[in-house]
Amino acid sequence: MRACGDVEWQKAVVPGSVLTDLIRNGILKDAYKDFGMLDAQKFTEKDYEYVRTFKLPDEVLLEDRLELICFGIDTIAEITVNGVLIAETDDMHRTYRFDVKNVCTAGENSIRILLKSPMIYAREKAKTMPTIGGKGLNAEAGFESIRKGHSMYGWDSEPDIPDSGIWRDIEINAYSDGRIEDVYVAQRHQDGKVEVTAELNADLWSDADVRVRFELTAPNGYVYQDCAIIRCGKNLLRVTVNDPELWWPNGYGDQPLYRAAFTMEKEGRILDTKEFRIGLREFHVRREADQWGESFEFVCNGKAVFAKGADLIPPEKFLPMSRGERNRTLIDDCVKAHMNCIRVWGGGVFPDDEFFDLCDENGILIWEDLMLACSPCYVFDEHFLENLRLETRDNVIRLRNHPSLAIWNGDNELEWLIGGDPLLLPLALPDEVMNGYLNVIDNVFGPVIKKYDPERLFWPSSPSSGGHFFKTNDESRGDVHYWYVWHGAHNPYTDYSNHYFRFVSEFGLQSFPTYKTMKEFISPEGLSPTSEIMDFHQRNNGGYGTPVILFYLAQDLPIPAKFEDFVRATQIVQGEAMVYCLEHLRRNMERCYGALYWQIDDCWPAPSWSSTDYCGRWKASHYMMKRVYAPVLVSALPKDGKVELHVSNDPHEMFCGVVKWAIRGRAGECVASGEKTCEIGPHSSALAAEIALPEGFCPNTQYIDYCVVGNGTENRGTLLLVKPKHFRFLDPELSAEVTEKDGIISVAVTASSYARRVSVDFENDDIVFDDNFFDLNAGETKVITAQRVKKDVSDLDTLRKEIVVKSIYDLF
Ligand code: BMA
Repeated sequence: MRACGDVEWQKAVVPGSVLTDLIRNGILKDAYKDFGMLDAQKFTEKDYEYVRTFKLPDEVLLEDRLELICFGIDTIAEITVNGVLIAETDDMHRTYRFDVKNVCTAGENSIRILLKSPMIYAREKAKTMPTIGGKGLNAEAGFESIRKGHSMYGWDSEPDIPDSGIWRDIEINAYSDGRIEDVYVAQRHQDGKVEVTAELNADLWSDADVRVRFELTAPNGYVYQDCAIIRCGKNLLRVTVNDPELWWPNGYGDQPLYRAAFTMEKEGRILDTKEFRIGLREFHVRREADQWGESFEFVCNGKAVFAKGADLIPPEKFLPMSRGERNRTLIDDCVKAHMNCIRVWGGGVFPDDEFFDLCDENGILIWEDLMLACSPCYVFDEHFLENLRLETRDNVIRLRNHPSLAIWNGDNELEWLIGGDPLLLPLALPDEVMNGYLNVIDNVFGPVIKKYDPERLFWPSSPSSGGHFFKTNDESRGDVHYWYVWHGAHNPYTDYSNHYFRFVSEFGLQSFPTYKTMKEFISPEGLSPTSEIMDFHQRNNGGYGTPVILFYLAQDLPIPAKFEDFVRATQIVQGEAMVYCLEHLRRNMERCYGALYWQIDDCWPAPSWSSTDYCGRWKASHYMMKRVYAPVLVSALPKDGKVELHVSNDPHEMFCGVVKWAIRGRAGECVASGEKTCEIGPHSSALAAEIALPEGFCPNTQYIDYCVVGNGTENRGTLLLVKPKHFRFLDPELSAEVTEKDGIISVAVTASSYARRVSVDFENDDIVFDDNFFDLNAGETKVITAQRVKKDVSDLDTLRKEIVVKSIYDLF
């Protein structure tokens, strides 16, 4: 590859991207370091060409058809084979197939792909179509005019570095007599059996009989089979699984996967094959009128699911870098925090197959947006609509057989924004914008999904109450984005408990990334909350994000002078806010059915709403999510001078256990205590105990320590009845002992007095523990165990030297 006009060629990796090639070749350096984004942007202002030769054996040319298949070209490209222009493309989300039979020869051939600068393209478009963004998006004007992940052009948590490339596989395939175009698998669950029907779409041009063999291999190795002579177009193949192993979302059961294999043959010669995995499960979204409005509840195999999870942005700015380890860690982070659902946000890209495979294996349901977000400025002309239609078709066909795929959603926030919520856009839009938008939903997205994935819910937008601007973002029905905490009115986070969302698909609060992550990417002079470099990394309206972080921080905690402590404090407040909302929603699970916080990941090192930072380090909030998303949660709710303990039981089994509490002084004295057995019905939440506060209770020095134990689990917390900034903590003299047994590292932490949000970290090493940012009573020792350790972790002696144990006390 090379920039057009350059003399020298450089090595390239395909699939990949221009910027990842430039990074690998040492030409683009430090794109995320300090102001490095500005240098990186310059590389996006050029055109690039990718060339290679390839050999085709004689027999390939004898086949009936020869096709070049591009699974992802990003974005404005010209494809030339042997000097002949084959195609021009302009949609990175599409799969393209081109007939190359007449341009290829036996022996050596050449291909050249010219990629035009996405930056120049958008800037040109923006001259005639200025962007009107909502909420200070900080995206390059013109991003809506190109079918490319919007946030590649920057967003309120992403840098503006629009990469380009041959980002997915590219191949040449030869076919004779026929090929399998695609397969759709439908399931009928009845009387304990599952009838699996494969609808195979064949392209056939042979006179002789062509058959297809369908084999469905169960996890135990048993093979179910069907075979048929097929015709051009749709063909049905069917097997009945008598003793099905059902697929469940994480926390509700296992994820057995069946392998579906299709072999197309003519007279014993294999013409084409296809293979993928499915999960046997019934899934739908229950929407029924009820006393509060209308339900919006995921139901899997007849059982209600409380959706616990987060929204996902593309986990890497340069997309190919998210493959492999990054994706695996991300899904593992979800599982470790007891999540069962991820919303793939419409400002990014449709994820790779690998991502969906991981979700299938781990029981992570996917709410999949189609790729439109946050702008009223699209020009929905015929060509644009055709791209939308075809990219949707391609991705629906690619992803529809994954058991993890829960629902399709039209877009991010268009219905809300175009419908006229002043939070997003304080101006009235002309009728044609509304009509253009409705046309996309009703006549493009809706019909495509109905045709290619008829049984999955197509939800028009997020947030929505069902579409056509009917009560958009209304908490009585559908899904809600709740941004009056953080954006808009900047309500205190306690405002969350005034709302009973049926399903909240976005809410969030920012924090800083982990200090170690910032040290890797920000020069020492930038390591302060509002340095010029830090404000540059704060993409939420070029700096308004950090004043808002401070605004929320000041409400809860002291503002630490030391930057490292400040960072930790912002993470703790973020976690407290998310926990506050999620405890409330889980307590009200008869009415609220899902909560996805914004956002789980970062694509570069920057302050943002994420719970894990760009380097994959867990912020405080991710550990706190793990506690609040646990299958059985105990939460304490101050009410009418008392404190209620509620137990929220997610599994579909009765929970029998004990809630225990103690009212303690900070130095350890127990003022009062109690315990009560509780039985909480399957998948429900109930008041388990009420604690009366003793006379003379002093909220500045006393607190409530509570837990629930039972069914093999324990969940616990402590409750302050004043803001932590006003609690008079004593020095807990935290001490820690690092040990190793059978290769597993543990840390025992002891406090001499009450310590809140105790964190264990190492100066250089990274270990994900099974718990962190926990609370300790006076005299208590807690042992935490490593859950993820890098191969090159230091030896015990070094770990002992570099351990850092802190709590809220250290923020003062
Ligand atoms: C949401 C998203 C994003 C945005 C986030 C934070 O509504 O849909 O567009 O990044 O808010 O502002």
